Parts: sequence; structure tokens; C-alpha cells
Amino acid sequence: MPVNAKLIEDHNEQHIKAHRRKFDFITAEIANAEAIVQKLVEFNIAIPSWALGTGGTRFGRFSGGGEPRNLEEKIEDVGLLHALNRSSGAISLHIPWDIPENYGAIKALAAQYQLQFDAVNSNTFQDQPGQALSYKFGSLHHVDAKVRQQAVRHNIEVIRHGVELGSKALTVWLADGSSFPGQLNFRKAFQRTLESLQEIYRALPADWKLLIEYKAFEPSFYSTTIGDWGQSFTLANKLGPQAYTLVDLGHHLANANIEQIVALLLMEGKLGGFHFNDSKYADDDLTAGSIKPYQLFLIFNELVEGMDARGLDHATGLGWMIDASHNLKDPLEDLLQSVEAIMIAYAQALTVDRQGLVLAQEQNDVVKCQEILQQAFRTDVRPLVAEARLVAGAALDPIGLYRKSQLRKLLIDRRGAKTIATGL
Ligand code: PSV
Ligand code: MN
Repeated sequence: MPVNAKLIEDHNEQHIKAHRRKFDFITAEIANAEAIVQKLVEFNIAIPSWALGTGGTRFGRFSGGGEPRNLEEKIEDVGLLHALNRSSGAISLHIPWDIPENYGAIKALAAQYQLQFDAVNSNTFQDQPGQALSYKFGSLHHVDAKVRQQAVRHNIEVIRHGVELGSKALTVWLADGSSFPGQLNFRKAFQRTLESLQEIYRALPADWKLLIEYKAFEPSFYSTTIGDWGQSFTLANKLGPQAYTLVDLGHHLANANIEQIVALLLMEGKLGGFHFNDSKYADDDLTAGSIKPYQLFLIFNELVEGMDARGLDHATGLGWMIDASHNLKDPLEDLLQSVEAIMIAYAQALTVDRQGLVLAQEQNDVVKCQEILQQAFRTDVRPLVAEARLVAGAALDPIGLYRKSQLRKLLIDRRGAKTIATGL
């Protein structure tokens, strides 16, 4: 492991004076700094195995070098992130890209880096070599029962892998949809999807969740069979108490009020998890907080308020994950930036004057409501996030240390300049 306690210690020593100055300033500004730091220490965000390599667009892919060549190296990369920030303590696997050859060895490796296995993801949006039937026209909604059966069996197989590793959730994202009017009978497609999911749901261990992702469009351009939160919510309700909706920030039509969706799903007890990313146009999979940081804060504002209302533990009540892709940046630097942005938004939401906001809302004091939210959003909470890292044994400046230690060069030396990670 290239990042050890000594490296972190030396690095922190160089930054501690400046950090203390900024931290003392903010603790004097806000009331509950210590409690917020503790919550930040506990908060972890899972890293998807498919975000560790360079992503591409349909026009090209410009590989970065030193990409993980197998599951072991993907775990090593997440271990590296976690050592730097102590907030990336889980990896989410995608089957069949990440099928472990030896469960015991993979679990031991993850434990060595203090990593958990987050939700496992099925893949029925691509055909695999040797696969009997094609998913060209969909999987769980397919008109042919044999294709649906194949897709159901695959999902059950994914659960089996997850059970071996200690995962506690299956995330299903379907590309099923249509690109031309008339291509699909909407009602039949939805009904078939429900029946397929019911079969998968029956195979779910009692302590597992089924997380159902929705997405407005792409790869289908006319309709998507699970296209919005209402459709996912309907399925989750029909399936039962272990089924939940998963919100991926990139899966909405432009200008959708995601924070309102979050509030209502939480109220109904059906919000199960999150995929963080950012976008300007569609499912752009950009670094969290890079385009619309205020939206990210508003989402966390609803999350904190809604989770507190239901008595949910912030750290464990929902599944938190990044779902991004990196065409231009070093994936590991991008992921460090995403985690930081998520932590900042969470910390800001924790500083909101809740009582004041409730009062201002009850009095229809619109100006005051805005003042309260923007007071939190415009507070520089970065010293709180840095303090949480310090307390947890991570680096005060993770990207700075990553660069100074030339960790990408080290990975390229070990793995080669032309490696390609499996994934999206
Ligand atoms: C496709 O849009 C997607 O990004 C979904 O969000 C899934 O979570 C992910 O790919 C992996 O299948
Ligand atoms: Mn996603």
C-alpha cells in the first residue's frame, strides 16, 4: 500500500497550522461544529468499480494509464482513496465485469483496506460473449418470456455473488425501453417488468434491499420502461418492504426538482439509495458538485431534514454511492473531488438553522427562508470536512498528497501505461 500512516502524518504536519487557523475560525462561527465533525467522520460514500478507469463517449475513449486490470486492482484503487480521505470505505461491484474468482481472497483483500462491499449491480443492458439470447429489445420487459427468464436468472446469480461477499443490496438499472412510437405496449412492458422483478425479489435474502434505478432516456430515446421516480416508486410499492427507489442525480429531465423527489420518497419510506454525479445536459456523469453545487446542497438539506424526521441514521440509513465517469481527469482525482463535494454539501446541510427555517416557513417569510438556506450554503465548511479527515486518520489535502506522492505514476509503473479497466 503506497499510502501509509507515516506518509499521512508527515503530510498533515505540514498543513496543520493553516488548518487549525481556519478550523478555529469556523468553530467560533457555528454552534455545533464538534457534532458535525463526528457525523462527517461516520459518513462514507461507496465507489463503483466501473468509475476507476477512464470512461469514454460514443465518439472515443482516451485511456489514462495505470488503470486497474482486474478486481484486485480495483479494490486496491478504492483502498488508496479510502486511505487518503477515510470516507470511501466501500466498493460497489458490477457483474459480470467483477466476478470474484476466490471469494475468500477478495474479502481478505478488501478487509486489508478496511473496505465493505456495497450494493451489487446486475447488467442486462449488454450482451455478454456466449450469451444465449440477446437484450437488444430489452431484458426484464422483453416480449419473449425466455429472454426475461435469462435476465431474471442473471439477477439471482448477482445476488448469489453479493451474498458471498457480504453485500446487502442489489441495484437494478434497466436499459429497457423503446426508441420509436408504437414499438412497445407500455402497459405490457411495465407489467412484464413487475413480474420479472417479483421473481428476483423472491430470491432476495431477508436482510437485503432491492434498489430500483430509474432514468428518463438513453439508451432508449422515446420511452424508458422505468423512466421516472413514479414508475420506480410504483414498482417498489408493489414488490414489498425490501424494495426501494434509487435516485441517480443524472437520470432526470432538465430542471427536474430532485430535492422535492427526495423529500417525498423519504416521506413515503421508499428512498433506498443515491448515485451522485453532476450534469449540464443529460446523464453527463460529471464530478459531483462541479456544475450545480447549490442543487447538491438543497438535496442534502432535504435528506438531513427527511432522515431526521424518520429517525434514520445519516451514515447507514441509505446507500450512498458515486456514479460518475471521467473522460478528461484522472479517475482517482475526480473521485476524491466528488467525495469532497458530497461531504461539503452534507456539512452545509448540517449547519442549516432548522428551527429558524420552520418558523420562517410557517410565517410565509420567503426572504428569511432564503437567507437561512443561503447562509448555510455560503459558509465555507471545508475546515470541518478537513477536521473530520484529520480525526479519522486521513490526509488534510488528499489531492495534494496524491499528486505530491506521484501515485498515478506509481500505478503506471506497476500496471503499465496502456491498461484498460472493465466497465462503462
Ligand atoms: C447508466 O446510466 C448507469 O450510469 C446507471 O446509472 C447504473 O447505475 C450504471 O450505469 C451502471 O450500470
Ligand atoms: Mn446510476
